Amino acid sequence: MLPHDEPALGSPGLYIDGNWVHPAGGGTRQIHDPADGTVIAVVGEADRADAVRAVAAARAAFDEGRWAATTSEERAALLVRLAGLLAVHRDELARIETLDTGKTLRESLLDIDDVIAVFRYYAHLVTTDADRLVDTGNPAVISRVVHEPVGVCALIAPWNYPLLQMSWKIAPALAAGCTMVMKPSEVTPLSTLALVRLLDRAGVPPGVVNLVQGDGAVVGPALTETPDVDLISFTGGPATGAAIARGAAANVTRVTLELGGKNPHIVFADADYDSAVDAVLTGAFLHSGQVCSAGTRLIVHASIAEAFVAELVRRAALIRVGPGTDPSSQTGPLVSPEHRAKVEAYVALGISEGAVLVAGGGRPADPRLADGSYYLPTILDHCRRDMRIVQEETFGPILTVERFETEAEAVALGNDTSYGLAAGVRTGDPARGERVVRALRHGTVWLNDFGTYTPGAEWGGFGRSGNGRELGPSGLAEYRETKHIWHNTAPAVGGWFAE
Ligand code: TXE
Repeated sequence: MLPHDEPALGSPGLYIDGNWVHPAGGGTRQIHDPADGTVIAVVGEADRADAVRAVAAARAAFDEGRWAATTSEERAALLVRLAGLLAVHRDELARIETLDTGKTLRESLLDIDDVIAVFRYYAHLVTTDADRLVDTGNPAVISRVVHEPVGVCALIAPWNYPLLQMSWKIAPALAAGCTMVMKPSEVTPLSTLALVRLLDRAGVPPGVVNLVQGDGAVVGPALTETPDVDLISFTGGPATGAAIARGAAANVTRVTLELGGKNPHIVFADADYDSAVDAVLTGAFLHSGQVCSAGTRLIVHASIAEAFVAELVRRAALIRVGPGTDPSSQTGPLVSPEHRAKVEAYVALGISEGAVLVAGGGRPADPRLADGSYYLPTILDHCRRDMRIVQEETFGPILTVERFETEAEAVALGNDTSYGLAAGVRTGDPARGERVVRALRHGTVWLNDFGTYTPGAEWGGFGRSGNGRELGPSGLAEYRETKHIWHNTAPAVGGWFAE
């Protein structure tokens, strides 16, 4: 049974050493539906001592080899079993994700399908990934490079893609043979709690996977500032990421960070018009802009800008904002009233900086949406690169518009960001497309597409978008140590210190 269906609508919130346990301090947290503010669950809220216990369980499980000593085939089999269980519970999980985050059911179902795909991908990769033999020039020496699990991992995920982001971490961590403590966002823990139930059912040994639900500021340091954790993988805001990296430095703990982006979407005059309009809208307003790779910064050729923006304005007004559970909704609410307040402040800031509000800029008028954290798709035209609204991640449905004249100017604007997670380029000229995608300093660049990804290709950022990569072979490498084994099959006296 998944947490959502429990009669008490509750979960202890902690899974440690194979058992569901209540927080030592008895803390609880109410989880709200952002569509109407109602309480959908009450879950246990850990404190620091609980997090310390979870790390100790993961440490013991790793040191005793409960998972690290298994073969990659055994680990892959567990991932495949889990993928099967996720597929069986796909609809339930999607519903939980929608109630918790506000995103539409259609999006949640896509998320769950991607989660299933990522577990299957790493199950396959880990069994096909062989050791490497190195030719030393000495036939008596067998030189082998092998991979071993990095150890205990702290996996910290955000609220915009709760299950997806956690799966990008847990799938390669399990495949590699690591043990772990997961900390979902305290705002959206329900799908990760459900995932743990399925992992338990799939037969993960006690202590390999542990979960701590709690406030990041309270439980976070116990996970990130301890020598008992070997790797931290964090997806979230830049300030938190930087604080985690500082704390981890004392123990020289490995840190992988994905800290969001301020992603340019460059549209040349020769781009296919209809698909460009469509992609700019989707890139900016899907999940109400609460996407780290959202294309929130339109950079459009001056010759088409007036007509292009006018069409975006027309189309933005048609976007149906509503509860994620309503099949007619095209995008849902923001995750919380607090987050909406931040988005509202950004729109006011943009206008005060000289941007021209041409679409949205407020809450929907529909009284049925009054209790939810809704905000209309918003377009700010005539923006300049030096504005904060252009440089800072708003994580809301806000599209800024800048104009350019030359290719070089478009590239300069696209690279004028402290972030570097993702970018889009739209042009009908393949040579120009290749030049521009290579010139952009971003971890993912889409040419005549936007927002798509695949488990086999790396995901991560340049610049302040973070370091390290998720997905692809690099996503597995993050969770491994590399060991070189030099085996001399014909030992002989070297004679360096000969008498
Ligand atoms: O993130 P936090 P917030 C951006 C987005 C958003 C901003 C702030 O711009 O508006 O960040 O969001 C845990 N030690 N992104 O405040 O706090 C926390 O409990 C360890 C981009 O929600 O970074 C949660 O599990 N962990 C992003 C996770 O960090 C700590 C997605 C993320 O929360 C901690 C989300 C601590 N000291 C927001 N403090 C993306 N990259 O996609 C908090 N946490």
